[in-house]
Amino acid sequence: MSFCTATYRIHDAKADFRKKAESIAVGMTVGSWTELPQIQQENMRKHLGHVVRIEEHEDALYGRYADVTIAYPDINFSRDLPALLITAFGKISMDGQIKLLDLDFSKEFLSGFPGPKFGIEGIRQLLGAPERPLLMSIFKSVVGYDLDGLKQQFLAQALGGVDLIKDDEILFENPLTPIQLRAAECRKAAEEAERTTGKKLLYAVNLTGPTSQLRSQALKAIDSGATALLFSPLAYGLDILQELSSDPDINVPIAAHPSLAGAFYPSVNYGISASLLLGKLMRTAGADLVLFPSPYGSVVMPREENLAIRQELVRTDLPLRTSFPVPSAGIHPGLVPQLLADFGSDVVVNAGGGIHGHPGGASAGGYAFLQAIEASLQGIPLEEAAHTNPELQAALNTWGGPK
Ligand code: 1AE
Repeated sequence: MSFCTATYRIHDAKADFRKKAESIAVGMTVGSWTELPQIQQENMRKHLGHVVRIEEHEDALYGRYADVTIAYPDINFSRDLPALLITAFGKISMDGQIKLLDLDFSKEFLSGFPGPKFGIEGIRQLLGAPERPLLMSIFKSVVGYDLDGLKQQFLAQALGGVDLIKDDEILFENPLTPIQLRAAECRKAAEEAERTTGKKLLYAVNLTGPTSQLRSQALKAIDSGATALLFSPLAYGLDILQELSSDPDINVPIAAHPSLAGAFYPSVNYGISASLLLGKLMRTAGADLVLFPSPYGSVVMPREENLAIRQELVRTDLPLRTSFPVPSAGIHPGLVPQLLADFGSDVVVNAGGGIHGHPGGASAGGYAFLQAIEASLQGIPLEEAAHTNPELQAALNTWGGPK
């Protein structure tokens, strides 16, 4: 028999954790066991969940808790993430202090998921950048702009030599810059910039609107020149990401935005761990790039959680392409050495304010990042590199140097 397992952290000052674990294993599978007549027990046995492990802990900071692993028979659920999530953490997510730490998919279950269509390797091929860290710029101040305003902003970012530009996630379908026109105008601007910089550029257009229209919006955007898509899977549902990413006609990389993630992962006692939510689940649902708050910027996440997300995105023991980690929020050039030390080269350095807020403008913001990346790769301290790189010097003066 084949099982998916779920590991939970359950906080409770007095509970009998074994009893609790067994009630979950039975309650979320066959409902009731001891009351079933013998004959029915035999029929139901293949559907019964079971407790794999219970590790009890008591510590001064977190009190009394147990890490509990339960196996759920694959036969109980269809091959989609909602079915597994509802089984493993539907009703019980509301039953006391319980956090879903991890899910381990059976080989059989995972075989239903193609995963990222491009992944790290595919994106590197599209950009002709086989090894180095990538640089992404985020459109800022997009609401209320017309197409020309947006195009000017796009061009300024693109000329700074970035590899990717993404829409801000709060740029929805709107009459001033509808997705098709935006994709077409920015495509022209990208080609103009590519002629100057000699670098390929991907533009991730924000895919929004009613769920029933997402596919047609995506196809329209791609037809008009979008070379990537930005999508917020936690607002729409991971299964929608899975549908989009496995659609053969949606043949561009998808970047997953972490909007709403703060409602799930930060609590020690409740929710879903960051590494599962923003790592394993995003990758399984097919995100080629995954954004999440870094440990160092304006919205922070503990470093060990960040590295655990990274690990889920890049681990090579799964039959899925890897996804690019994109630690984000408040990133500026002074943070680049730390970012590369923690994430290595398979990372997208991503900045909005850290590019647009450069005193020399957005293009200078892009140069400053490229200079910081180059210096970090060569092991040159940024302060030293700044002597010969005025854009980097201006960035360090503005935001400060390495922490
Ligand atoms: C964690 C998501 C970060 C994001 O979407 C965003 O727009 C960041 O902007 P900056 O770099 O903080 O200005």
